[in-house]
Amino acid sequence: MKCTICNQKAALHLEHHNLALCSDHFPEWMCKQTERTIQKYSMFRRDEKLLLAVSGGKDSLSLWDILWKLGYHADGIYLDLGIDQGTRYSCTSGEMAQAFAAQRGLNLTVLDIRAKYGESIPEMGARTKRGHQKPCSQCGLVKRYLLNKAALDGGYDAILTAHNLDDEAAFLFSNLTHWSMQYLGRQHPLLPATTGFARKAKPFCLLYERETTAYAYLNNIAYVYSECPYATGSKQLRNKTYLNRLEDEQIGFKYQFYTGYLRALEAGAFPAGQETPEVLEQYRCTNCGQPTLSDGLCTFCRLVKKN
Ligand code: Q46
Ligand code: ZN
Ligand code: ZN
Repeated sequence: MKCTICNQKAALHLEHHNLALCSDHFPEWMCKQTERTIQKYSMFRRDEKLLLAVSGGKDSLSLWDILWKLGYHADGIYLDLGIDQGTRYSCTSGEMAQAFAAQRGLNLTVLDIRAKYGESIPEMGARTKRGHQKPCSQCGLVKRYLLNKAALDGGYDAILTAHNLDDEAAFLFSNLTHWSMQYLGRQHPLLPATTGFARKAKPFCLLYERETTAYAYLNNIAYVYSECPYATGSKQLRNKTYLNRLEDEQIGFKYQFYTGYLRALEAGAFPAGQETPEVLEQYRCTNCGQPTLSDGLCTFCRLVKKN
């Protein structure tokens, strides 16, 4: 197959766009698509200060590379979750993220959760779940809280995450199968800043995972290949498998599924959820001052204070 633009050997066939691109034109196309998504949803500007959540994986490092090439000012933050027993997962991910930043002269903050709060994510999970279940709900809570805190404390205009189309389609599938109206009202690529919460944006939300993987490969980006060991057998991975089958049978399925939802969301099909500014003005955490939905400590402070 030949590149649609230059007739050289194609590196990737993007069937849903009816496009084949070579190893020069595919990375260019990725930069253009990312810029288009940033503009389409008015995510952020070049004169703004951005904070990117960096995991050391292909998506976050590819996004950081593209933002850097496009002239956006994004610092990185790596949260060391302490998931290392038997796997060195966090250790390796952190090394990849630091090597990437050093090669390009980019700023990366490393936040070691065990050093700062006395326990790793698996230790928090074992304490709260009596050691029998995965620590993913604690992990999600800690990541959301600390990214938001880092953005607010550092005076950043927005937090960026590198969720891709496969991630978003799998979240959407889960939210729809459970009719989680609270999440269905908020799964937009851009969440504006609100009381105590920084703006959040997902510039890769319309790009397939195979595209972000190909970008990392063609740009010689060294990233951590392995998934977090707790991801094995997760609902998110199962949903991705189901959606891959649908995509195999119907090219562009995930794109249609997610963009169709976005059109419905923008047309007001799903209510905004309960975390409105009015609700969040009511209570502040008595420890950290973060807006919370009830009196007393916020969920993060309750978790790390070991109650
Ligand atoms: S939530 Fe669970 Fe992930 Fe945290 S513990 Fe690993 S699999 S990293 S996205
Ligand atoms: Zn070409
Ligand atoms: Zn708190």
